Amino acid sequence: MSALTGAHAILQTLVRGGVDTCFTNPGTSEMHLVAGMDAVPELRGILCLFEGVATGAADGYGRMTGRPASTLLHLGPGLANGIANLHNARRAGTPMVNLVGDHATYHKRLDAPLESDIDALAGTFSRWVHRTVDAGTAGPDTASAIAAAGTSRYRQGGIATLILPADACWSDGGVPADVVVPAEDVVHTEAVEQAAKALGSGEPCLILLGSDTLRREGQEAASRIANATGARLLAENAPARQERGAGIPNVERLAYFGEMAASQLADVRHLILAGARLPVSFFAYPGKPSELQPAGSVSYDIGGSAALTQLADLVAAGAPVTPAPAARPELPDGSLTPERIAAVVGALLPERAIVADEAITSGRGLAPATAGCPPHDWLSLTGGAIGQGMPVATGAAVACPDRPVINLQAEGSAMYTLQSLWTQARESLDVTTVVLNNATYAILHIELQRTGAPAGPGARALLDLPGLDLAAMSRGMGVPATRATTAEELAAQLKAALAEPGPHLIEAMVARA
Ligand SMILES: Cc1ncc(C[n+]2csc(CCOP(=O)(O)OP(=O)(O)O)c2C)c(N)n1
Repeated sequence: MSALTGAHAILQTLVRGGVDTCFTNPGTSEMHLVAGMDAVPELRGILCLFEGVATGAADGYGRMTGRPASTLLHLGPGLANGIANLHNARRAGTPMVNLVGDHATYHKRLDAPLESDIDALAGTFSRWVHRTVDAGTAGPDTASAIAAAGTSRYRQGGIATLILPADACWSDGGVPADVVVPAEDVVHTEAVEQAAKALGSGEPCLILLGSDTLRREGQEAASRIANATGARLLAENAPARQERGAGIPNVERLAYFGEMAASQLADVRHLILAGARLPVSFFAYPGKPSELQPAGSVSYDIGGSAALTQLADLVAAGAPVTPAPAARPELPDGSLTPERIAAVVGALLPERAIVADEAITSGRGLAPATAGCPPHDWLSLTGGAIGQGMPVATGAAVACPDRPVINLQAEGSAMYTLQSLWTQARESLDVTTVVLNNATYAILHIELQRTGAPAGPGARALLDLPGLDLAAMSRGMGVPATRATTAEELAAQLKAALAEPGPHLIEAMVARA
């Protein structure tokens, strides 16, 4: 029998399979994996002080590298704490290897305090779930998990969850395994041909871009098609990663509110889905439609970026790309309205920035203000489960240490996973967080009205968050912080934060409208 433990086989297999980062909040059942990390220095263990930070960071890492990070979580309760951001990662198509420790096999039947149904929890967001039985299978199971995380629709990934009993980790007999991850391009050839015909029909066509088509190459193919055929372009509402900025075609996003999205799609006869799902409203409202595809229109699901390139070759050979021109807003003066915050960000966004956007309502001016900035990547809230921006920024900064990360962060959503700041400080990550503090759940005030629920002052007060001091909390976790109440202060503080390596937080106090 091999003298390696199952834990060593798992860790060595991760490294062989290109998984070099593990975001973790471990417990007793994972101690052999934690102890084994010293012998496998190629795997970087990063402590997160809440599992939602670990899973969101693995999401940010996977979005930026295209490779899975691993998480290491503590039984059912640890996994449960991480699920909201695992949900967001699933919606983003992020590759991830989720390792969950469990009680030793012989201990499970005793119903010890931490016993729970891990398999059932994992099934809700994983594309692959497996329970290792012993040390000998731990390495090969890890290889299967990496392969399962790496392949999917449109070259996107998914979440593979491997449940690891403690005795499978501590026993001898471990065997590291090699990993083969096949890359798949999805092209629905018949739909590509039908879409080509529709684009030549002279009727109104719209291409909805999602997943890997929102990288530069896909948007350029779409721009060629638009120029050759007159088709309109839109991006899905919350892309996992969109490349934007001067020199890249500017593809606007589908609106969040159903009525606005419906009016963006109103006259469309042919709806071509390139890596995007059929558009539906975020929520149902009494008496309003849920489906946003115009009645009487036809949809074509062609596949991802490879399919879009084929379509461009069919209908737009030789057609030019329209890149966004370089442009930045002027630095504004005065109180901090969302538009002025957007203008400051647009005026100062550094080259090759990665923006983690969870600005919610205060972010309404950001897209136009940054469209002509130097090229950058925009990461959005893919699954609507808030508390994702700070962890995603953390993971993106681990993935891309040579790029500045800017986290535009509403305060209500910040409060879910604020502990991300501690990890940013400990790992010296170059993240500049701009908290947009409007002291309220503004979106829920809007939704309260839109749903038509009769609400009094008590209900409205339930949606307000007075008195938060995020700058003080940030300092308490080792991240230097300032507060800005005017556009001039915000610009000066943002310039200073961007000029100095390491994490910073600026609390922008949003002016009441
Ligand atoms: C995990 C999760 N819990 C609750 C919600 C409901 N929710 C949606 S937005 C929101 C408040 C957002 O407030 P904030 O981040 O301050 O942004 P603002 O609306 O003020 O711009 C809440 C609680 C959610 N989407 N996800």
